[in-house]
Amino acid sequence: MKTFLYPEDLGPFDKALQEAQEIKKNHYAYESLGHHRTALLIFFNNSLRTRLSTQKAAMNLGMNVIVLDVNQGAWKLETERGVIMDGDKSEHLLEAVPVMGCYADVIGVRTFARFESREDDYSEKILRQFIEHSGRPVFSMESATVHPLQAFADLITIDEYRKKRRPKVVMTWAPHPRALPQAVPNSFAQWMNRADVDFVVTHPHGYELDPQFVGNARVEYDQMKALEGADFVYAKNWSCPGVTRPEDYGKVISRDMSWTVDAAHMAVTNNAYFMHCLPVRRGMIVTDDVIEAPTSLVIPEAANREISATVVLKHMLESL
Ligand code: AN0
Ligand code: CP
Repeated sequence: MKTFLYPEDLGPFDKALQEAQEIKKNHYAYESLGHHRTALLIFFNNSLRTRLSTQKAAMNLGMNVIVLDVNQGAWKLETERGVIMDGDKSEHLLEAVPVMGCYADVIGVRTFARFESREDDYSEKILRQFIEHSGRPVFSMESATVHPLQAFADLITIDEYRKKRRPKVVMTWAPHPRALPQAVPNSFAQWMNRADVDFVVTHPHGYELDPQFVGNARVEYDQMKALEGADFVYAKNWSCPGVTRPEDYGKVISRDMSWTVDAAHMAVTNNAYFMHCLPVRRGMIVTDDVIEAPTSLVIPEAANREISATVVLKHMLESL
């Protein structure tokens, strides 16, 4: 595996899920695979789960790990070509990336959408520079449009908790005070479209996800109707993807608190499990009682981030 952004990079789901279960039984099953290999994890944005679980995954495989917070201690990076660098940025990404490649065998990058240009974000401009210029396998740790390590962990979690072969999985938008990326819902939709589930997306008008990710998934604008009979409720906020109105790209266009997932929402489901990638704002996305209920999977979901990252790094090490 030379890049990890999309479900097809991983190969068939049934095989990947088997590997996940094997690693779950013994996190150190492949502890010699990464001997004398170095994982470099580069963060342009904050993280708790990705930072810890990906380091742990690399250590499970016997790798050395270097973590770089670009905004804390590294030189400020210019990302545009052709600029006269007379401002506060001391170094260009086009030198920094190949330098980073010198010290690493695989590179993970967290680089959120900047919401300055939809075109730059949706072409994965920053991550592509790592892929092109680092000379190393590169995986997204949430980049501008995708969060595949999260979606893979979510797939593992749904596979573990499903009570029927083809569960109904509903991804619902929920309100949030700040503009958030579309990476998590994009990837979740893309992965669920490939999984053996009945997948429904619900959101207010204007929040339509990019067709390259949401594909032909069923979209139901009536949230309560969408949630009826759900086996899994996957809540997430995202900002306007700018599909119907490009000028609204990256904006908060609804603060409708009736979309907060509470007991009344869960009551119309099939005693559904509640899922969220975290971090989550209580009282905005979900009420305390729902996230604290025995049907809340937020912690097992986060635990599976170590498993998804171990499988992905294993695939990358096998391709070196
Ligand atoms: C980020 C997001 O919504 O993409 C990270 C989630 C994994 N969340 C925040 O910035 C709060
Ligand atoms: N779910 C997730 O990726 O969390 P972090 O932003 O804390 O890494």
